[in-house]
Amino acid sequence: MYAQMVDTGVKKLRTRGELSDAERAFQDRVDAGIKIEPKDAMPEAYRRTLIRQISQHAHSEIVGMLPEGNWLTRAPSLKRKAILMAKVQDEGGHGLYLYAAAETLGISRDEMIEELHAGKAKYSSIFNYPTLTWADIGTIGWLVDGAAIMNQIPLCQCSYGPYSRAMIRVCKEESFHMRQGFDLLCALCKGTDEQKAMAQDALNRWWWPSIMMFGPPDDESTHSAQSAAWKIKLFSNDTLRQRFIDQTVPQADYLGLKLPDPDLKWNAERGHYDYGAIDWAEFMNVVKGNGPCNRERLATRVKAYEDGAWFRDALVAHAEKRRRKAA
Ligand code: BYC
Repeated sequence: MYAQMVDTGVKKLRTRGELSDAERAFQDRVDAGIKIEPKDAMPEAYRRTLIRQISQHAHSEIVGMLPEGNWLTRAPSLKRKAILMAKVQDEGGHGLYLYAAAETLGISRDEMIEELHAGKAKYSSIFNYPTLTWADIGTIGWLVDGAAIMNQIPLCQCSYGPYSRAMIRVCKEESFHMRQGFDLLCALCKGTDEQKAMAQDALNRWWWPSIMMFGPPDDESTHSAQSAAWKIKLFSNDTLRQRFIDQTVPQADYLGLKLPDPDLKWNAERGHYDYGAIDWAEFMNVVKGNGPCNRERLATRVKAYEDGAWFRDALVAHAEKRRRKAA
């Protein structure tokens, strides 16, 4: 229902008998836990699925620099500023590893960026919300990076070698990101009533968008079945969402903050927290480009790219000069 633009050619999961010999041999390698490497034979739909997911992931890292970058000049101390600067730079690095991983599948970084700027490629819904106060920076680290880790640790084991290896370093850095966010919120929650209220307000605004990050419910997820068969996805959207909620409730308790969901309660029978209905209409609206900051985010990225044209031209001219000299 939400799928758009990138046709990965997968309409339904085929049975083993419906696969060609080459597809069956490929599936056997995946099932045996053998990593797929760039020069290996792979079904075209596997390649396109990975390009779609890895490029969306890369774009998310790059667009994800914007909401936090908004607070770099207003961090309340030198220490907090240095931490935030390191985090935002890490996100840029993650974007670059991921573009490089996607390039091993035969698409160029320029093509991926063109698709983003044309509004054809997606990036995570979460980055279309504004960062209104300093508490938002802590909340993003705690919740958004926390959700990212929950989703990305399994990706370190996914079937495509370059993606799985890129994710190992990304996850180590995400772990620092989450801890710095929680530390920032600990400081606010131990501070004045006004600071604690600021933390609660940020949590109220970021909670629901954070749990939407895991994607649509399993029964509405377009790609899950095939991606699970190919071990691109090792856990479903709802499984990871539930794990994230279970992990986060005690952390909110520790901070003395209240998660903005009146239906949130421990279900001893399930061994999980039950949670209230997610507003999927809001998610779809944001994914379609109508969130609070979609237009601003894209315009900022396009302008940054255009402003950097002189630098890219200079690099090409320099490389050409060196080539001529060497010849
Ligand atoms: N936002 O079939 P489904 C980070 C789309 S964290 C927008 O379940 P799939 C960071 C989906 O693309 C964020 N769109 O898809 C953290 C598909 O549409 P298309 C980035 C979404 O791929 C802190 C349609 O809905 N993380 O980077 O099997 C600071 C149907 O969904 C969203 C990653 O990208 C969403 N939230 O599963 C800075 C992790 N959710 O493509 C940065 C890697 C779903 O058919 N990605 N859609 O048009 C994944 O693990 C998977 O792609 C997802 C979705 C679990 C996100």
